[in-house]
Amino acid sequence: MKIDLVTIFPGLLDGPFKESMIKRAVDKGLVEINLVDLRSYTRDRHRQVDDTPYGGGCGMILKPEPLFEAVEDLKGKAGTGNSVVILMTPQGTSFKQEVARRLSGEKHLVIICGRYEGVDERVRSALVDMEISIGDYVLTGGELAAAVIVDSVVRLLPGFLSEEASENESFSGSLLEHPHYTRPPVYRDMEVPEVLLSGNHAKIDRWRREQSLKRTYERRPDLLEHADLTPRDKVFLDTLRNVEDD
Ligand code: JA5
Repeated sequence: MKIDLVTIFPGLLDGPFKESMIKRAVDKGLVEINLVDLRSYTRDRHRQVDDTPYGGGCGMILKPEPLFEAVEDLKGKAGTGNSVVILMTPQGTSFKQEVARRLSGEKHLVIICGRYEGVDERVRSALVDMEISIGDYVLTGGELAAAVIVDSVVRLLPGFLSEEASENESFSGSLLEHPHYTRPPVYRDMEVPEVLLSGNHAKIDRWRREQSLKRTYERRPDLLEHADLTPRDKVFLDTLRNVEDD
């Protein structure tokens, strides 16, 4: 996969992909990540990327020409013939794991990071395939949101996760994680649950599953609607509901 990030502040995205797991994926050749300075696609003497809004009003708008030229050039260089052009914007469809999964199957992503008051509408209507928001809050621009997209997509690329981690993820699906513990067995009078020290792996798996179900029920009951639940899970959830009724 190739990911091009188009921004007027490439420095904002310089760090995130040079550490840890994403760096490993880049080094392994699973993904190529390019920071593209939008200003390098300007042709005027002042290298202007923005301009004032028609009709008046405050703030600046990203001009269409540099964005069209950048995206067209990047599509040509990738040469896949089916690039997906994404605009980071609070007006986009909300980013979910399902969207990450879909994007992880693409060959080439171009992610445009918005700035100022936004982008010229012709970029939206004629250049962009998909508008994505990572949540309902305001940012100064799309760069940090784009880093979130890249992180979640790259970890899904074939060869990134160990087989065990992939299996775990597909089984736990949309449930919240169970509690985790490591040494020491007692810290400031706080004990690790005995079952985890028992060595009984069937019992440990069941305990973890029930802890996941309990957490999800308490904190994110909405997630249970789409969870893949066994008959035994459903019985356990019913006992949780009955305890609450008492
Ligand atoms: C702000 C000028 O999904 C959260 C997002 C907030 C935000 C994004 S994406 N882009 C911008 C922006 O501000 O371009």
